[in-house]
Amino acid sequence: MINENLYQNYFDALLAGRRSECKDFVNDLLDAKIDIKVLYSDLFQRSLYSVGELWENNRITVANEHLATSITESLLNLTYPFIFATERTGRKAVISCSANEFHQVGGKMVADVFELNGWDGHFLGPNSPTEDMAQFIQNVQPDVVGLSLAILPNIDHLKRSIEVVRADFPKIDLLVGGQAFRWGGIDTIRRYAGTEYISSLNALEKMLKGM
Ligand code: B12
Repeated sequence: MINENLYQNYFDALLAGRRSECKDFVNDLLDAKIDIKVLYSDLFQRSLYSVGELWENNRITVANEHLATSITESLLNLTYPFIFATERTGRKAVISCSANEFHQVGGKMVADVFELNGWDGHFLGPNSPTEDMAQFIQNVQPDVVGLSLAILPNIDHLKRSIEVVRADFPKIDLLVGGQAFRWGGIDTIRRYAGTEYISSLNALEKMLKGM
């Protein structure tokens, strides 16, 4: 849990673009040994969802939103010393946003949770062309592929990615997640064999601990 007062102060600093102050908040939480998943969900995700609402209601500009996102992306890197400190399992995951999906922060967090659990989490970033993703999977031969979707209108691109992975790599476990599924689409995903919808970073970690 993150203290509400701390959250509000962090959020004010984020909106105002005070990057150094945001960095100090995060470093203090890391020094206090915060669970990285809590940091990601309760500070970074919560604040970016609020930024989205402010933007949707025309209370901040696209420039404000871009600034907050870029600060958050830089803060994610502060967790690296903790993420890669875990003993390696030799397992590999490839995480990708589907074609036309430009929201990459959630997918990067997912790759970090794999790393935290000792996996190699290869994150391919936003808008990955499906064929290039398939080629990468072929080269790396991961145990798991994770696909991220933030906006539901992109679901046809996601379906195509799922179909390519299922056809070319039938033995690889396929996980799908992202906030698009707040607005529907889970039933569509469940129709694909060997493909599972995972709702949160906690649910992901629970699954990894059972593998
Ligand atoms: C930043 C941002 C952008 C940036 C993204 C830049 C970047 N570097 O990523 C840019 C400017 C590109 C952008 C563009 C658009 N955006 Co935008 N964006 C956002 C914003 C403010 C933050 C996104 C974010 O990082 N969230 C934080 C992350 C951590 O949350 P998350 O993605 O949900 O991820 C978590 C989970 O879902 C899960 N998860 C995610 N992926 C996966 C995968 C697996 C396998 C698993 C297990 C779990 C998992 O784990 C994560 C951690 O818990 C959101 C607001 C919001 N609600 O998020 C709007 C938002 C998503 N955008 C929105 C919209 C409408 C758009 C545009 C269509 C706007 C436009 N007209 O151009 C375009 C679409 C571009 C595209 N084709 O993708 C809407 C979507 C509304 C809807 N009903 O679909 C939102 C919700 C804003 C709003 N309130 O209206 N956006």
